[in-house]
Amino acid sequence: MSLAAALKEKVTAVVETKKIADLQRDTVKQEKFLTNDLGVKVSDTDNWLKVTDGTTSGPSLLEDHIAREKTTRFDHERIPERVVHARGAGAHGYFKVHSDAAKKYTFAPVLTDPSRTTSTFVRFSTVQGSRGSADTVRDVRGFAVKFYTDEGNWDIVGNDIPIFFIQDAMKFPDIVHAVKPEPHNEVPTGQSAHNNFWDFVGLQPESAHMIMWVMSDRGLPRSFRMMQGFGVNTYTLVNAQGERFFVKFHWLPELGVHSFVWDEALKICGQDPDFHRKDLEEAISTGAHPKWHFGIQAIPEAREHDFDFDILDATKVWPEELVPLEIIGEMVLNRTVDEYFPEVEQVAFCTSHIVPGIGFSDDPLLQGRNFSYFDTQISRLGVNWQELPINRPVCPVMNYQRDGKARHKIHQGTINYWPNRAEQFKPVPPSQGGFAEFPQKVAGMKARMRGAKFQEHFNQAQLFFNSLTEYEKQHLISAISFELSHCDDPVVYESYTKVLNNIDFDLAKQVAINVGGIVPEKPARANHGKSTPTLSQLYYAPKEPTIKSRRIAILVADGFDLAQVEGLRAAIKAGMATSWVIGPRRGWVYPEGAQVGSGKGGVWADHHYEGQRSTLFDAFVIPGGRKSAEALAENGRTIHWIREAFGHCKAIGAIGEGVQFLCQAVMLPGIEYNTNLNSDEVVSSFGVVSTGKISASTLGADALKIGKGE
Ligand code: HDD
Repeated sequence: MSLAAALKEKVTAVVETKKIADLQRDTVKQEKFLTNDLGVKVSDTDNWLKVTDGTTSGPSLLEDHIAREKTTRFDHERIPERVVHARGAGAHGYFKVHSDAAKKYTFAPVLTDPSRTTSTFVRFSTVQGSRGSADTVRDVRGFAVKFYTDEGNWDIVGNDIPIFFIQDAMKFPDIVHAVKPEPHNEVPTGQSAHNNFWDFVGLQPESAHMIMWVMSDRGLPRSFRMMQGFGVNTYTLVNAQGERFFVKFHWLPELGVHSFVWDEALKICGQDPDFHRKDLEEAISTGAHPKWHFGIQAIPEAREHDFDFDILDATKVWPEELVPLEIIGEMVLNRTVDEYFPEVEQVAFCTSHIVPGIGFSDDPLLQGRNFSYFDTQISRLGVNWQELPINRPVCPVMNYQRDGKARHKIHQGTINYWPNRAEQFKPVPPSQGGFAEFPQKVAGMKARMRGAKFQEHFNQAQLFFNSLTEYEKQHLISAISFELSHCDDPVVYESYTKVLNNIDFDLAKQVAINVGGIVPEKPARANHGKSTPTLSQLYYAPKEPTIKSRRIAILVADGFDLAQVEGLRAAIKAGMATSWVIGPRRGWVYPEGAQVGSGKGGVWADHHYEGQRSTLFDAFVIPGGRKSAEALAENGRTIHWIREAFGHCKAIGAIGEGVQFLCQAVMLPGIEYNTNLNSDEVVSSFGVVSTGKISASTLGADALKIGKGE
């Protein structure tokens, strides 16, 4: 089914969750006629009321209330974009826990009741770029989840990276000003490759660990569906016995963690700036529903100080050897949005949204966030933003908060205060579900300070770098070199080399050589040599190779082998991937034996060779058919498709005469080909290759899977 057809079908799709049912209240049932905003039927929406002598048009009249309404509404369509994370995409889904295993940590039913299905809405985003910027830039990705629980809304406002740039919320305006476009010329868009950002992080070494992550392949996710998600901050859980635990929340993608290589990401920014947004829509609409496992790391209160880092410092991970990750549930996204603005643009997340059984910690970044999000929503959406359809809870809301701009609710009765003689909406004791703070003992002096362990910034940056595979390290060195090459102030790129020399001597040396910095003579600090497997993204390759949801292009010209193409498409569909026929024109392409232009009877090519680029697909197959293979070999653009895909280490398959074209295109005579594969085997081998996709530069010849003409 085409994407357009799948989206149409969704209009009548089954309502699955409480939140979707709730949204139906505001979903417009389409009528056949046009009205103004107040329901008066409109006879002409094209011509402003004018003075006319019947043949010429005179001045337009202010009295035209229909034209004025249309124009005024248009003039006010925009709201302030998010100050960060302006560019995003969203989808609906549901969350379930597998058992009541988390009861030892919390009494929150959303985390402990396996009979429940909780509606969720997720918004993914980039951080730096404005609303119209490209999806595939190097950046952190936002991963914000709203749970519409029966006890109220709970938000995990996280990222695809487990740590953050700064330790204290008071530094947030500075880091954001530094990374955003520079004030004098509003450059650059969607990039951190500029003087101000690297100046700031050079002077703020607490960001060193985060820089390692963003400059690694994690900064270039292949898809929102192939990223981990992290709550980042330290939260707390409280169980029925009143015991408290510090926790970190994790999302692990079912499809594994995969990234672009830099060259692909750069090109897609221009070729298809909406790549991630479309990828999410395509996967959900074609039934490959994105899924994440949900896990928690928990530390009992009594062990808070047992670690050589502060567990409330958001620039540190909790290594899984020290604090194991327990998988307790899963989330599936199964519905695209109906309309972007009221859902994705108006959704408002707040770290302060928690439900009984879940609590905050003294993490100084979280404490500040708990103030900032509510505040920013007032500026974006007005004080009654909680009432917007996408934000309102699925359980009753009853209180004495009133009025304000754009209030929707109408309360009956004479009372809007508490206490009142009628005892309307009474506070609920904790034993009956009322929220109560954990009775934490606090003592101390007021001071602007950070804890002693917050002063150490390089141990975990080193741990991360040491844990990468060789090719991941090379990608990271190239990424920092790219960024610092875009900084033209020597003070900036020279000082950052000094920071890197605290992490790894070779890393610092190589970057300094690449960007014209001062090459260090000795390490600023010894490398502790420790590593841990869970930090490399290779660790998250799917256990079973899969091609699910991958985009596979079949390159043909007239004269292709029809049976092979049909076999390939069936095999691709069976693997829940999508196949795309790329031909000499969009329209019918004719197989061996058929007359070109004879009408139906071949296959419908989805795109012309110039209509797409290899970067937009995960794998490629060239079927047999002598004439088709010869025509492909004579076309510069099709040769480029294959060479570029090969350069990006993508899976490439060929059958029959297609093999000849492939060998010719990549011009690598030394490669040993497996010529005994049929259509099914070629396609299933893609799964193996795609799991290694992140190993890009080392895949080499393995990416070529070539089959015989069956
Ligand atoms: Fe933030 C948006 C994630 C620190 C202040 N942040 C925002 C979004 C995500 C994050 C995913 C987009 C939500 C959406 O899709 O609407 N932010 C993080 C993470 C952080 C973090 C993982 C570190 C642990 N943020 C942070 C701090 C502050 C903010 C320290 C302020 C003190 N963040 C905001 C904000 C935004 C925001 C200005 C902009 C738009 C919005 O909130 O709704 O309030």
